[in-house]
Amino acid sequence: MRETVEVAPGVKQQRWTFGGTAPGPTLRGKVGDVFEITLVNDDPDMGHGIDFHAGSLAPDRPMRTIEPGERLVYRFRAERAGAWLYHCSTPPMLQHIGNGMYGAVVIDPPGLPEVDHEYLLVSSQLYLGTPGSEAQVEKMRRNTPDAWAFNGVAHQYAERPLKVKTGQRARFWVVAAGPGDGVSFHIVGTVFDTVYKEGAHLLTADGPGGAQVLDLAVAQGGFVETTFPEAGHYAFVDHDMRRAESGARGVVDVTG
Ligand SMILES: [Cu+2]
Repeated sequence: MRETVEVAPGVKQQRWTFGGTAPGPTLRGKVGDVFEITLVNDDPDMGHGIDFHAGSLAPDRPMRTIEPGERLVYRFRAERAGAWLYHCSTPPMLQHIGNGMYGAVVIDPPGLPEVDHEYLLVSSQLYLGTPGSEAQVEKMRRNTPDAWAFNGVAHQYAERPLKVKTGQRARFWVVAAGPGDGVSFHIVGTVFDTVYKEGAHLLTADGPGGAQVLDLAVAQGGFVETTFPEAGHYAFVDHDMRRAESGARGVVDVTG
């Protein structure tokens, strides 16, 4: 559906969405779960579809474009753990994803421990202008976004920080929606003791190693964990500073 939403403080933009928001609703489950999603196309002007990376199946029917007023039921079984992208499957996908038609599916690795705080940050680029217009799509082709964002709104977590207490463990799931850029996720002042990327633990807290960044190419996902040693304001950023300074940033407000 089409929604006009805030994409940066004081900036409104029409977006193409799953369920009224970009990113769309997050789905979460365990290995072996079967998901059944009903997609209803209430866009009066355009066909759309959906593609869930979290399951494998022949794309032909479930990923087909449905016309305005139509619906389809998409069923997949999550055979493997990971942080997965879903997105509109209708070409040209560059402009459907670039206008907001993406979201995340989180399938927990077996035995995933509880933590004090868990967040999901979907990174994306933002393109202002009339959705699908030649001027807007040309910016997408050139990969010259107007802004970068976590969860669809540039700078939002700088204005509304995440709140954590010292010593608490926080897990940050990150999925890179693109459409053109991945993400180099970093939290200033912290070291990640756990890194899980594309279905594999690269680092676990019981070993001596640490990590500074979770690097994700477009459509990859994973999580990192850390604790915050003392009270303060810990900025999180896409460490590509062009992107951080244009919206892909936030703050973790840590209190004692
Ligand atoms: Cu679409």
